[in-house]
Amino acid sequence: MEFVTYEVQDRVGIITISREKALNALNSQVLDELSQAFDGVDQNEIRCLILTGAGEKSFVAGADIGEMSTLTKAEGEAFGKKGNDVFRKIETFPIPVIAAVNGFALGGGCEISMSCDIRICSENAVFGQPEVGLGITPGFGGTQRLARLVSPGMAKQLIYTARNIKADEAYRIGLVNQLVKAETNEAGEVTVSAKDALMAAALKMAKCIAANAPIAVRNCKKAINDGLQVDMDKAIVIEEKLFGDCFETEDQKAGMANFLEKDKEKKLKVVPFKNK
Ligand code: DAK
Repeated sequence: MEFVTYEVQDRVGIITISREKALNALNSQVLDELSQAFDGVDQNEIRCLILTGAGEKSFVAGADIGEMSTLTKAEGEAFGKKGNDVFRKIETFPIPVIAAVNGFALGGGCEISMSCDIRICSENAVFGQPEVGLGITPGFGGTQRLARLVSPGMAKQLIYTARNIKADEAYRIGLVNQLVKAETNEAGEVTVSAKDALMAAALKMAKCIAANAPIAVRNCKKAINDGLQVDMDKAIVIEEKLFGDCFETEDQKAGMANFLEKDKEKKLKVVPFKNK
Protein backbone atom coordinates (compact mmCIF):
# COMPACT_ATOMS: atom_id res chain seq x y z
CA MET A 1 0.00 0.00 0.00
CA GLU A 2 1.22 3.50 -0.82
CA PHE A 3 -0.47 5.66 1.79
CA VAL A 4 -1.26 3.38 4.72
CA THR A 5 1.16 1.40 6.87
CA TYR A 6 0.46 -1.27 9.44
CA GLU A 7 2.69 -2.52 12.23
CA VAL A 8 2.15 -4.73 15.26
CA GLN A 9 3.59 -4.24 18.76
CA ASP A 10 2.68 -7.09 21.08
CA ARG A 11 -1.06 -7.44 20.59
CA VAL A 12 -1.59 -3.88 19.44
CA GLY A 13 -1.90 -2.96 15.76
CA ILE A 14 -0.89 0.52 14.59
CA ILE A 15 -2.44 1.82 11.37
CA THR A 16 -0.80 4.99 10.05
CA ILE A 17 -2.19 7.22 7.31
CA SER A 18 0.95 8.24 5.54
CA ARG A 19 0.42 10.98 2.98
CA GLU A 20 2.42 13.66 4.71
CA LYS A 21 2.84 15.96 1.69
CA ALA A 22 -0.93 16.57 1.69
CA LEU A 23 -1.15 16.55 5.50
CA ASN A 24 -2.61 13.02 5.29
CA ALA A 25 -5.76 14.24 3.48
CA LEU A 26 -8.17 11.47 2.57
CA ASN A 27 -8.42 10.80 -1.15
CA SER A 28 -10.09 7.75 -2.70
CA GLN A 29 -6.89 5.75 -2.63
CA VAL A 30 -6.27 6.44 1.06
CA LEU A 31 -9.85 5.41 1.84
CA ASP A 32 -9.44 2.18 -0.16
CA GLU A 33 -6.13 1.38 1.54
CA LEU A 34 -7.55 2.12 4.98
CA SER A 35 -10.36 -0.30 4.30
CA GLN A 36 -7.85 -2.96 3.21
CA ALA A 37 -5.72 -2.33 6.31
CA PHE A 38 -8.67 -2.96 8.63
CA ASP A 39 -9.63 -6.06 6.61
CA GLY A 40 -6.08 -7.35 7.06
CA VAL A 41 -6.02 -7.14 10.88
CA ASP A 42 -5.68 -10.58 12.48
CA GLN A 43 -8.62 -10.41 14.85
CA ASN A 44 -7.52 -13.53 16.72
CA GLU A 45 -4.28 -11.96 17.88
CA ILE A 46 -4.79 -8.20 17.90
CA ARG A 47 -6.63 -6.79 20.92
CA CYS A 48 -6.57 -3.07 20.24
CA LEU A 49 -5.79 -0.80 17.28
CA ILE A 50 -4.27 2.67 17.14
CA LEU A 51 -5.03 4.92 14.17
CA THR A 52 -2.68 7.83 13.61
CA GLY A 53 -1.23 10.11 10.94
CA ALA A 54 2.37 10.23 9.74
CA GLY A 55 4.54 13.13 10.90
CA GLU A 56 4.25 15.72 13.64
CA LYS A 57 1.96 18.24 11.96
CA SER A 58 -1.23 16.54 10.93
CA PHE A 59 -3.42 13.60 11.82
CA VAL A 60 -5.73 14.08 8.82
CA ALA A 61 -6.41 17.53 7.27
CA GLY A 62 -9.75 16.37 5.91
CA ALA A 63 -11.05 14.87 2.73
CA ASP A 64 -8.92 15.74 -0.30
CA ILE A 65 -10.25 19.11 -1.47
CA GLY A 66 -8.42 18.87 -4.80
CA GLU A 67 -10.08 15.55 -5.63
CA MET A 68 -13.48 16.72 -4.40
CA SER A 69 -13.42 20.03 -6.26
CA THR A 70 -14.21 18.47 -9.64
CA LEU A 71 -16.69 15.80 -8.57
CA THR A 72 -20.09 15.58 -10.18
CA LYS A 73 -23.09 14.93 -7.94
CA ALA A 74 -22.92 11.21 -8.72
CA GLU A 75 -19.18 11.07 -8.08
CA GLY A 76 -19.63 13.07 -4.87
CA GLU A 77 -22.16 10.54 -3.70
CA ALA A 78 -19.82 7.66 -4.54
CA PHE A 79 -16.94 9.39 -2.70
CA GLY A 80 -19.20 9.98 0.29
CA LYS A 81 -20.24 6.34 0.36
CA LYS A 82 -16.63 5.17 0.17
CA GLY A 83 -15.76 7.35 3.16
CA ASN A 84 -18.83 6.44 5.15
CA ASP A 85 -18.24 2.72 4.57
CA VAL A 86 -14.68 2.98 5.93
CA PHE A 87 -15.71 5.12 8.89
CA ARG A 88 -18.51 2.71 9.76
CA LYS A 89 -16.08 -0.20 9.42
CA ILE A 90 -13.87 1.49 12.04
CA GLU A 91 -16.81 2.31 14.32
CA THR A 92 -18.19 -1.23 14.24
CA PHE A 93 -14.80 -2.98 14.12
CA PRO A 94 -14.93 -5.71 16.78
CA ILE A 95 -11.70 -4.52 18.41
CA PRO A 96 -11.39 -1.10 20.10
CA VAL A 97 -9.71 1.60 18.00
CA ILE A 98 -7.85 4.51 19.61
CA ALA A 99 -7.29 7.62 17.49
CA ALA A 100 -3.88 9.13 18.30
CA VAL A 101 -4.43 12.64 16.96
CA ASN A 102 -1.08 14.26 16.17
CA GLY A 103 -1.97 17.72 14.83
CA PHE A 104 -4.70 18.80 12.40
CA ALA A 105 -7.95 16.83 12.58
CA LEU A 106 -10.16 18.88 10.29
CA GLY A 107 -13.32 17.96 8.43
CA GLY A 108 -13.01 14.29 7.50
CA GLY A 109 -10.01 14.16 9.88
CA CYS A 110 -12.13 15.14 12.87
CA GLU A 111 -14.82 12.78 11.60
CA ILE A 112 -12.51 9.76 11.27
CA SER A 113 -11.24 10.38 14.82
CA MET A 114 -14.86 10.38 16.00
CA SER A 115 -15.51 7.01 14.38
CA CYS A 116 -12.82 5.59 16.69
CA ASP A 117 -13.72 4.46 20.22
CA ILE A 118 -11.30 6.76 22.05
CA ARG A 119 -9.36 9.90 21.11
CA ILE A 120 -5.99 10.87 22.57
CA CYS A 121 -4.33 13.99 21.20
CA SER A 122 -1.05 15.84 21.33
CA GLU A 123 -0.91 19.45 22.52
CA ASN A 124 -0.57 20.72 18.92
CA ALA A 125 -3.81 19.04 17.82
CA VAL A 126 -6.45 21.20 16.15
CA PHE A 127 -10.01 19.98 15.64
CA GLY A 128 -12.72 21.47 13.47
CA GLN A 129 -15.49 20.98 10.95
CA PRO A 130 -14.76 23.69 8.36
CA GLU A 131 -17.19 22.34 5.75
CA VAL A 132 -19.76 25.14 5.75
CA GLY A 133 -16.94 27.47 4.69
CA LEU A 134 -16.42 25.19 1.67
CA GLY A 135 -20.10 25.16 0.77
CA ILE A 136 -20.87 21.66 2.02
CA THR A 137 -22.11 19.99 5.18
CA PRO A 138 -19.90 17.60 7.16
CA GLY A 139 -20.44 14.44 5.14
CA PHE A 140 -18.56 11.68 6.92
CA GLY A 141 -20.83 11.55 9.95
CA GLY A 142 -19.76 14.86 11.55
CA THR A 143 -23.26 16.18 12.13
CA GLN A 144 -24.19 12.92 13.84
CA ARG A 145 -21.11 11.83 15.79
CA LEU A 146 -20.06 15.27 17.08
CA ALA A 147 -23.55 15.90 18.46
CA ARG A 148 -23.44 12.54 20.24
CA LEU A 149 -19.92 13.01 21.63
CA VAL A 150 -20.19 16.58 22.90
CA SER A 151 -23.46 18.38 23.58
CA PRO A 152 -25.78 19.10 20.61
CA GLY A 153 -25.40 22.84 21.32
CA MET A 154 -21.61 22.67 21.23
CA ALA A 155 -21.67 20.55 18.06
CA LYS A 156 -23.96 23.07 16.38
CA GLN A 157 -21.71 25.95 17.44
CA LEU A 158 -18.58 24.26 16.05
CA ILE A 159 -20.27 23.21 12.79
CA TYR A 160 -22.15 26.48 12.10
CA THR A 161 -19.15 28.69 12.86
CA ALA A 162 -16.59 26.37 11.18
CA ARG A 163 -14.23 27.47 13.96
CA ASN A 164 -11.20 25.33 14.73
CA ILE A 165 -10.45 24.49 18.34
CA LYS A 166 -7.16 23.64 19.98
CA ALA A 167 -6.35 20.54 21.98
CA ASP A 168 -7.14 22.04 25.39
CA GLU A 169 -10.62 23.12 24.30
CA ALA A 170 -11.24 19.75 22.64
CA TYR A 171 -10.32 18.14 25.96
CA ARG A 172 -12.50 20.53 27.95
CA ILE A 173 -15.63 19.82 25.88
CA GLY A 174 -15.06 16.05 26.00
CA LEU A 175 -14.15 15.55 22.36
CA VAL A 176 -10.88 13.93 23.40
CA ASN A 177 -10.26 11.57 26.30
CA GLN A 178 -6.66 12.55 26.98
CA LEU A 179 -4.32 15.39 26.08
CA VAL A 180 -0.63 14.52 25.96
CA LYS A 181 2.13 17.11 26.19
CA ALA A 182 5.74 16.94 25.07
CA GLU A 183 8.16 16.20 27.92
CA THR A 184 10.72 18.82 28.88
CA ASN A 185 13.69 18.95 31.24
CA GLU A 186 14.38 21.60 33.89
CA ALA A 187 15.91 23.87 31.28
CA GLY A 188 12.67 23.73 29.30
CA GLU A 189 14.22 21.69 26.50
CA VAL A 190 12.02 19.09 24.85
CA THR A 191 13.17 15.61 25.83
CA VAL A 192 10.27 13.67 24.35
CA SER A 193 8.45 15.18 21.37
CA ALA A 194 4.69 15.68 21.42
CA LYS A 195 4.29 12.94 18.82
CA ASP A 196 6.45 10.43 20.71
CA ALA A 197 4.68 11.22 23.98
CA LEU A 198 1.33 10.81 22.23
CA MET A 199 2.24 7.43 20.77
CA ALA A 200 3.62 6.26 24.13
CA ALA A 201 0.36 7.24 25.84
CA ALA A 202 -1.75 5.60 23.12
CA LEU A 203 0.30 2.39 23.35
CA LYS A 204 0.04 2.39 27.15
CA MET A 205 -3.75 2.61 26.93
CA ALA A 206 -3.91 0.05 24.12
CA LYS A 207 -1.79 -2.44 26.09
CA CYS A 208 -3.99 -1.93 29.14
CA ILE A 209 -7.02 -2.81 26.99
CA ALA A 210 -5.13 -5.74 25.43
CA ALA A 211 -4.46 -7.22 28.87
CA ASN A 212 -8.17 -7.64 29.54
CA ALA A 213 -10.43 -10.48 28.42
CA PRO A 214 -10.90 -9.98 24.67
CA ILE A 215 -14.39 -11.41 24.42
CA ALA A 216 -15.57 -9.19 27.28
CA VAL A 217 -13.92 -6.09 25.74
CA ARG A 218 -15.50 -6.77 22.34
CA ASN A 219 -18.88 -7.37 23.89
CA CYS A 220 -18.58 -4.07 25.81
CA LYS A 221 -17.90 -2.20 22.55
CA LYS A 222 -20.89 -3.81 20.90
CA ALA A 223 -23.14 -3.23 23.91
CA ILE A 224 -22.25 0.47 24.10
CA ASN A 225 -22.50 1.07 20.34
CA ASP A 226 -25.70 -0.88 19.78
CA GLY A 227 -27.30 0.31 23.01
CA LEU A 228 -26.83 3.97 22.07
CA GLN A 229 -29.01 3.45 18.98
CA VAL A 230 -32.12 2.27 20.85
CA ASP A 231 -34.25 3.17 23.89
CA MET A 232 -33.23 2.00 27.39
CA ASP A 233 -35.61 -1.00 27.49
CA LYS A 234 -34.08 -2.38 24.30
CA ALA A 235 -30.57 -1.33 25.34
CA ILE A 236 -30.77 -3.35 28.54
CA VAL A 237 -31.73 -6.45 26.53
CA ILE A 238 -28.69 -5.92 24.30
CA GLU A 239 -26.52 -5.70 27.42
CA GLU A 240 -28.07 -8.85 28.92
CA LYS A 241 -27.31 -10.89 25.83
CA LEU A 242 -23.72 -9.72 25.57
CA PHE A 243 -23.23 -10.25 29.32
CA GLY A 244 -24.54 -13.82 29.01
CA ASP A 245 -22.30 -14.38 26.01
CA CYS A 246 -19.20 -14.01 28.26
CA PHE A 247 -20.13 -17.00 30.39
CA GLU A 248 -18.41 -20.33 29.80
CA THR A 249 -15.46 -18.50 28.25
CA GLU A 250 -12.05 -19.42 29.66
CA ASP A 251 -11.43 -15.84 30.73
CA GLN A 252 -14.70 -15.62 32.65
CA LYS A 253 -13.87 -18.83 34.51
CA ALA A 254 -10.26 -17.82 35.17
CA GLY A 255 -11.10 -14.24 36.11
CA MET A 256 -13.70 -15.24 38.68
CA ALA A 257 -11.63 -18.16 40.02
CA ASN A 258 -8.71 -15.77 40.63
CA PHE A 259 -10.95 -13.58 42.73
CA LEU A 260 -12.42 -16.45 44.71
CA GLU A 261 -8.97 -17.91 45.35
CA LYS A 262 -7.81 -14.45 46.47
CA ASP A 263 -4.95 -14.76 44.00
CA LYS A 264 -4.29 -11.19 43.04
CA GLU A 265 -1.12 -12.01 41.13
CA LYS A 266 -2.77 -14.45 38.78
CA LYS A 267 -3.67 -12.74 35.57
CA LEU A 268 -6.44 -13.59 33.18
CA LYS A 269 -5.41 -16.16 30.65
CA VAL A 270 -6.65 -13.78 27.96
CA VAL A 271 -7.37 -16.52 25.53
CA PRO A 272 -7.32 -16.00 21.77
CA PHE A 273 -10.70 -14.91 20.51
CA LYS A 274 -11.21 -18.04 18.41
CA ASN A 275 -10.90 -20.31 21.47
CA LYS A 276 -14.16 -19.07 22.88
N1 DAK B 1 -7.01 18.35 0.81
C1 DAK B 1 -6.01 18.34 -0.09
N2 DAK B 1 -4.79 18.85 0.18
C2 DAK B 1 -4.59 19.39 1.39
C3 DAK B 1 -5.60 19.41 2.37
C4 DAK B 1 -6.87 18.85 2.04
N3 DAK B 1 -7.89 18.78 2.91
N4 DAK B 1 -5.11 20.02 3.47
C5 DAK B 1 -3.85 20.33 3.19
N5 DAK B 1 -3.53 19.96 1.94
C6 DAK B 1 -2.25 20.14 1.25
C7 DAK B 1 -2.07 21.58 0.79
O1 DAK B 1 -2.74 21.81 -0.43
C8 DAK B 1 -0.57 21.65 0.65
O2 DAK B 1 -0.19 21.04 -0.55
P1 DAK B 1 0.94 21.69 -1.51
O3 DAK B 1 0.46 23.04 -1.82
O4 DAK B 1 2.19 21.69 -0.65
O5 DAK B 1 1.01 20.76 -2.67
C9 DAK B 1 -0.08 20.77 1.80
O6 DAK B 1 -1.18 19.93 2.14
C10 DAK B 1 0.31 21.56 3.02
O7 DAK B 1 -0.79 22.37 3.37
P2 DAK B 1 -0.63 23.95 3.65
O8 DAK B 1 0.48 24.53 2.83
O9 DAK B 1 -1.99 24.56 3.48
O10 DAK B 1 -0.18 23.94 5.16
P3 DAK B 1 -0.46 25.07 6.25
O11 DAK B 1 0.36 24.69 7.42
O12 DAK B 1 -0.28 26.44 5.68
O13 DAK B 1 -2.01 24.92 6.63
C11 DAK B 1 -4.01 23.70 7.18
C12 DAK B 1 -2.47 23.73 7.23
C13 DAK B 1 -4.47 22.31 7.70
C14 DAK B 1 -4.58 24.77 8.11
C15 DAK B 1 -4.48 23.94 5.72
O14 DAK B 1 -3.77 23.04 4.88
C16 DAK B 1 -5.93 23.72 5.53
O15 DAK B 1 -6.76 24.58 5.89
N6 DAK B 1 -6.28 22.60 4.91
C17 DAK B 1 -7.66 22.28 4.58
C18 DAK B 1 -8.41 21.88 5.82
C19 DAK B 1 -9.86 21.62 5.53
O16 DAK B 1 -10.62 22.54 5.13
N7 DAK B 1 -10.25 20.38 5.71
C20 DAK B 1 -11.62 19.98 5.53
C21 DAK B 1 -11.78 19.46 4.13
S1 DAK B 1 -13.47 19.20 3.77
C22 DAK B 1 -18.39 13.98 1.71
C23 DAK B 1 -18.04 13.55 2.93
C24 DAK B 1 -17.05 14.13 3.64
C25 DAK B 1 -16.38 15.22 3.14
C26 DAK B 1 -16.72 15.65 1.91
C27 DAK B 1 -17.70 15.03 1.19
N8 DAK B 1 -19.46 13.40 0.99
C28 DAK B 1 -20.48 12.67 1.74
C29 DAK B 1 -19.54 13.51 -0.39
C30 DAK B 1 -15.35 15.84 3.91
C31 DAK B 1 -14.96 17.09 3.68
C32 DAK B 1 -13.76 17.64 4.27
O17 DAK B 1 -13.03 17.02 4.99
